[in-house]
Amino acid sequence: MKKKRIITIIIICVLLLGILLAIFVIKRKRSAETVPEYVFLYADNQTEDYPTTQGGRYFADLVYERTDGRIKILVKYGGEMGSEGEAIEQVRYGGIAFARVSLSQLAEKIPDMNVLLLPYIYDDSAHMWRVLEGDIGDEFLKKTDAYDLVGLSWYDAGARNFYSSEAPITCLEDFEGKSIRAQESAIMSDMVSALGATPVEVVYSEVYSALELGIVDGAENNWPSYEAMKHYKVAPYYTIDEHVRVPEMQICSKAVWDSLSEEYKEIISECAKESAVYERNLWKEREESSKKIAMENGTRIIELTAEEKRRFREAMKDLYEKYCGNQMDLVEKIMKY
Ligand code: GTR
Repeated sequence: MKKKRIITIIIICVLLLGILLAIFVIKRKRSAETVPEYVFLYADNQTEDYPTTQGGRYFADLVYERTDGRIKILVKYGGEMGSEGEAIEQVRYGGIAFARVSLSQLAEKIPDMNVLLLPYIYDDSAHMWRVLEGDIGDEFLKKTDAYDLVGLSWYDAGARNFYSSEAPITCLEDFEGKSIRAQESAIMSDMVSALGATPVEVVYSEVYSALELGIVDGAENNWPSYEAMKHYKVAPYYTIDEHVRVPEMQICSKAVWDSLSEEYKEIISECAKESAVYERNLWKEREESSKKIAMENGTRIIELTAEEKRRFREAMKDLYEKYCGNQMDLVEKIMKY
């Protein structure tokens, strides 16, 4: 009887030991699995809830999932990693692995890109997307190679419009004597000059205070940026002229890219493209909601007459030759695309 009890106790002890050992092994395996092989930084200068930042997060989550946690991407937003120009430089040298940037900023480094942001080159959003999703768009993603970058995907940034603080812009003459904020970009500054105003290049994060302090009389951007950065509070006149569509790109550092396996490169490319579809859907909703928020807060919309739009276009036409004189065949092709 006593012997039987001892055997039972031994069996229970062995079983308990076995269970403890199994738990230990599983735990070790799990913690080994979740230690990423790579931790990368991703820069965006927009707010946390902005479509591009959300697109970046979606991209990071997809990559994490599909590499079983071996690649972790930390999305830094709100310009935490510096201005877009600075972010591009850091991506170039591999300090930051990824970024989402405005094409106007990339065009400062790779001037061929200017062709995709010429004023009025696209009839509408659908036209721009035909170009970006076709052979031309693919070719321009590859052009980033010239600056030691890898272009991954295109993000939407809608159409840009002018807005002003004291008086509305209703016609070309209203630009006279005004200082207008421009992105840190030669072509964007020249657009403002061509319309008759004085361009003042201001980094994105400082535009609100430049408007508030009267350093500039106006600026230009899409509805979501105008709303997300609260510019409507200091510049309530929003003129629908759609002078330019500046697409945005997700980029990767070439130094980082070259260090990755083929498997990882493929996953990253796929996830970037999927995140772009996600961003474009968010973009459509945000354009609407931003417009609504701005209007509820007192923004007055100014619609230009067809004749006035024609005059805006005419005023800016010399920029085609100045920035893309060597690419006029491509300009024609894009316009007919
Ligand atoms: C926004 C864009 C930002 C930044 C900004 C600007 O539309 O998403 O990345 O380029 O414009 O005007 O500086």
